[in-house]
Amino acid sequence: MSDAAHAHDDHGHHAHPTGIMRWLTTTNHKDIGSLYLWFSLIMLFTAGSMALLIRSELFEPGMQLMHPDFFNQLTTMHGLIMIFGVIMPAFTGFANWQVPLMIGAPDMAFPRMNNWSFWLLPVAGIMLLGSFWLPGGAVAGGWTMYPPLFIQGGVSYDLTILAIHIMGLSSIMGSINIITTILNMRAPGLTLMKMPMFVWTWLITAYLLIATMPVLAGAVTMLLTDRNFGTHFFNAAGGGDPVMFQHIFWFFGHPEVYILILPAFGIISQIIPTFSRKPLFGYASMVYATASIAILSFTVWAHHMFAVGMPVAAQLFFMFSTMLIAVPTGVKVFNWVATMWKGSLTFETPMLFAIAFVCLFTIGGFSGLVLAMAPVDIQLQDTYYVVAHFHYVLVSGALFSIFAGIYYWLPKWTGHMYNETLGKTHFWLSVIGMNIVFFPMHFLGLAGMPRRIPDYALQFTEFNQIATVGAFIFGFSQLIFLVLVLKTIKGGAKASDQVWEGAQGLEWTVPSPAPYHTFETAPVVK
Ligand code: CU1
Repeated sequence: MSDAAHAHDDHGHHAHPTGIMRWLTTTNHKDIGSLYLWFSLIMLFTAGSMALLIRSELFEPGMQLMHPDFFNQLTTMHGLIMIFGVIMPAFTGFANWQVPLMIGAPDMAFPRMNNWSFWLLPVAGIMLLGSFWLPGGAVAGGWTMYPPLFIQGGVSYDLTILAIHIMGLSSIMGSINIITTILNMRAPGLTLMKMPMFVWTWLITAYLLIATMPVLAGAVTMLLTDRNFGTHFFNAAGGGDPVMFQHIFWFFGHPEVYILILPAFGIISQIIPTFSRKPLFGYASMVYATASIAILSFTVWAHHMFAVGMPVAAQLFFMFSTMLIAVPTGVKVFNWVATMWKGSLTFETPMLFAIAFVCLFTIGGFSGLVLAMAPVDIQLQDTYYVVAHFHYVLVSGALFSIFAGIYYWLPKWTGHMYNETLGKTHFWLSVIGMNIVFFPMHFLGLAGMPRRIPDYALQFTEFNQIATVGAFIFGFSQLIFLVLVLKTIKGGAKASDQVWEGAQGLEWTVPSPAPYHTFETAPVVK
């Protein structure tokens, strides 16, 4: 600890509380970042266990392990928790740790609100998970909560609506904090167009969150009043329209999928230049591509609804607007490849996950283009092809970027180097396991296997068995990751301040581990 910190402690009133009180009352961005990341990891194992139960039931046709309604509860909760409990909190954890370090700010703009943003999350998580033990069990109608099914469910449906309100509140407060920090607290000389890409992607993501969370809140509030107070927003018998729910939900839901991937683009854009020992190719086009994706994401929502019966003009509009997003996304993939081109590449674990991200996320992007075609989508609606598509973008996309980011920054956060052999073992088992689970799902979907069902026709057996074997490889290899993280926090070789030979930027100029108060060492940009 520096002399300045000792001086504060001598006065008494700046001494930090210890034990559980430290974590409950902390206003420090690094502590809160760690809380978000630990919450995310616990939820990853929770929702991952649900996935393994789902894959176990699907190992053979017929019903083996569970009641069909419990199967539906598992698919719903797996989706809700992976989105709101794993991916979003992990990215927010990265933002808390990295944004102040990367822009040379002492902390987040509103440290107390930051504490509240985090501590709302476990409350919502307990409400969601606790509903398994309520009469009728957890929500079973799919994470998209479509009426009329959602209007008929038991008390856990009301609880889920409340949990979503709380998570939305947490996201909005977090976004206000991130935007204010980035716009007001950058080190002198760090103009917007000099900011690291990770900071840019989170600035844009935070605006997406503020724009869309109230839309989701409105949709679920209308469900709540339809369920309890006699309104008929989505009830056709009372003059309402169940399809209107889908419009409102996906006006939130499609920007939401970019909330789940733009920070991933940011992480990958930090890692590839470091291990290529070259600056990011096309920085400005990266910024504009990110902003274009965010704006276009508000114009494509009905590509989730081609099967509801839309006018051809609407089908064409949403088909072409969806395909248009492939342009800025292609710019990004091109820039990552061009950054690596003629670089002096090394392949440490963060780079391996980043390269796997570029290859496998692109597979998910292309299956997205296939699904964007209205006539094709009407065939593939609600089949396993859709399941394959979004798991390529969310597992080998969002989740792999989170792994890449953890390996990249953990030495800076803990002051210790992780074990590279364990890291590479985790990488290869994950990348092989992930493809064994999800690639066969393309074939299942093209052959007509519907999603969200606990039983299936005999001809789908082989690909389902392959997928289940892959799921257990992927699932159990995450235990290696857990061991690696715990070992790195406890000890290991000391990490240098720069950590990676090719690393550039403010974050690498503070000591490893990063000091409790960044303002003691925050550098000035000339
Ligand atoms: Cu979408």
